[in-house]
Amino acid sequence: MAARRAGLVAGEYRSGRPGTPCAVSRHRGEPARGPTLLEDFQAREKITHFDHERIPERVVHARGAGAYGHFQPYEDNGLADLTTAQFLTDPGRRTPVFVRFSTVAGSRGSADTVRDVRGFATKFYTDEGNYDLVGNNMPVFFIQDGIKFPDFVHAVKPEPDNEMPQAASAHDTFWDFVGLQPETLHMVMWLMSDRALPRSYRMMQGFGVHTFRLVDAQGRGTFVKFHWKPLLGSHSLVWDECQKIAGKDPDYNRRDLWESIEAGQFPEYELGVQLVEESREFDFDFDLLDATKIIPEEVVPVRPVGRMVLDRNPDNFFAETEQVAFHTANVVPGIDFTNDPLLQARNFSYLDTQLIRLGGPNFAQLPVNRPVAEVANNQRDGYGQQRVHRGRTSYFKNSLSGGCPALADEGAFTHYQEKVEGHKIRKRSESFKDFYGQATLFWNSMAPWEREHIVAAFRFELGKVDHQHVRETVVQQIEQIDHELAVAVAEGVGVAAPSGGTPNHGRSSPALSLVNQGADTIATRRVAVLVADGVDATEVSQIRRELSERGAMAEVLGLRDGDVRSADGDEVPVDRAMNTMGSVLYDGVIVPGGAESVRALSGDGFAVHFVAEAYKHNKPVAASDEGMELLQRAGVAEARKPTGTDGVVTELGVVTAAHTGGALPEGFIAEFAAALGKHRAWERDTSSVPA
Ligand code: HDD
Repeated sequence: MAARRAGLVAGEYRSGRPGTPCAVSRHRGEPARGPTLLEDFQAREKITHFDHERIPERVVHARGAGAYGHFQPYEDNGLADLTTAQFLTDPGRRTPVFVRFSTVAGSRGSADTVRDVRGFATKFYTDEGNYDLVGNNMPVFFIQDGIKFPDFVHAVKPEPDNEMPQAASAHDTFWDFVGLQPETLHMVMWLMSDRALPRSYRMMQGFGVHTFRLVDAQGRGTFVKFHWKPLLGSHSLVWDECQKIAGKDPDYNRRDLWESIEAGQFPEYELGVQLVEESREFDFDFDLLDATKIIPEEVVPVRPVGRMVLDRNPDNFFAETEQVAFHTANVVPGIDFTNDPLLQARNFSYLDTQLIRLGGPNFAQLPVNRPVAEVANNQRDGYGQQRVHRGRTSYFKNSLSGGCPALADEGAFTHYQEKVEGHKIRKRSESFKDFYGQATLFWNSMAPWEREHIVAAFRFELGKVDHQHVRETVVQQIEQIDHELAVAVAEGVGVAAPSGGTPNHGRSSPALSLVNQGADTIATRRVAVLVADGVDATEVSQIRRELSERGAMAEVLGLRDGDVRSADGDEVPVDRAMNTMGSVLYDGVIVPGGAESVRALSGDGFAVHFVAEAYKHNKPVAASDEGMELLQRAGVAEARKPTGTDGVVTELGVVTAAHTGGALPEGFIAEFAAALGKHRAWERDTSSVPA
């Protein structure tokens, strides 16, 4: 018995399979206490390996989530004449991809729903080697020149004395940097907008940001900007919601990506390009090589090129998502760089950072980084070398191996041919000097609710800044973008209303507004159905069925886990207990009828708050019959009973139904789905609803 307690009996050590005894037999009857010896190599190796399990997190974009999939060009996408990159032009070719989405500023363990830019990095494993499109969910960047990148990152990261705040730009050093570097302002407008709060990685755009170059068989170039467009449309959360999700489910975006792929609801994105002939390089009122500028889509339309589907989750987070190494200089024939000074710096930085992060020069041999194309170079040895190179030659030129492998200038990579000249000064040209014009363009393109959110974001962020002079400097900078915006921000942060800015040029670009980036679908949307004992079971099954027919997902939430008993005495299964979730984790809420059920819910603070909060966040809210009482209790101003015994009323995303038994009236779910399809009822004024 004593030996058993001491863990010395065969079968006490269990293998990975639950319940399977390990085949190792142990000595019976020996003393229970033994020494810990250095010679116990198993213990040493185990502890040593554990001691070395961590690698440095990425210096930026430390937190991310990845997925595998494939990319396939559309028929006749028109690029065949412009580039030799066949993965972009051959409709018969399916190129495997790995995509990593990320936040920028936070550490690996930070929350997903912080206000931040999102990384959108794609590795195409093409037949001609890996092509990495290392982009973001915003089409511009904070700075024009790579030498400022360490300063920018130091400013936005937690402050160096006390390492606060985590994963937030709402602090003095970030806004001090912004105030003194007006080239940041266009990107700051994107950061203050709802684009910085994506509902899902599956519902945000991606951009290559820089102007790159396509190169044809004759070596002729065409400028190109890359765009990813999600087929589910682009949608965002609201800031109050984000802050709450950061506590309720810090893995919100990561979980959403994982679960949708596991459920077979594969995220899809369309790749598009904006093309500019080289001869038109100087036709714009900005510099094409300035990464703080967009080419408005109304000036150069986005041409669809192909489709990417993400259909497989990684098997192991560390091996794949953590060890994936992107590098802007991973290009394939047919795609090339430009003299964008930010891009040139990136082409140095990404390789450099992997050397420290992944511990040496052989990281490209890690499974997730390995090209499918054959690798032929003379690189040898180094830490973690995986390949056994054969033969006597590891140099070029050689006569002993028939000259192989041949390197650059022998066909593997040739620079795009152009004459480059300049003075040895670290300066950008006058063409990079308009810091405000496109920030104004962005502001002008926003819908009224988007503007309100931007003003609120500036007020929140600057409201966290301790130094009054920093607040004042930033407000002065905003004044150069738009006077009304600057006054609204100034009012909120205790700064005198500014004057003397450049007048607003009045131009706008509709594609910049989220209003114009939706999609006519409710696929994969999550709807909470609130129930308690006495609920109308027919309604619950109808809601489930009709939402699922439209591709959305109903989750039944009870006050406790387990089943509830319906008014007719049936058992209605509960998917989750309400206290483990929150309205912020759903896209909409429905309260079915059933007097007893609604009475119980109306008497429960959590259930009342659930509805009130969804309403506050402009989400579709619906109720049938008695369910309306819960809406009224939650302060849903638009909750009105339909006149007559049967019918449906919809007002500002609040859908209510009355019926005389049996099925829910026709139109109830259809109108709720229509409201869900608009994502939020932005026109609903919820400013007086408690948060
Ligand atoms: Fe960067 C990572 C996107 C400018 C230096 N960057 C990184 C990732 C993304 C971007 C998506 C994460 C890749 C992954 O998932 O592993 N970065 C951008 C975009 C930029 C940009 C769209 C501007 C257009 N970056 C930029 C500059 C520099 C860097 C100017 C340096 C001069 N970026 C890095 C880095 C990182 C990185 C330090 C950190 C981890 C890594 O590379 O692999 O090298």
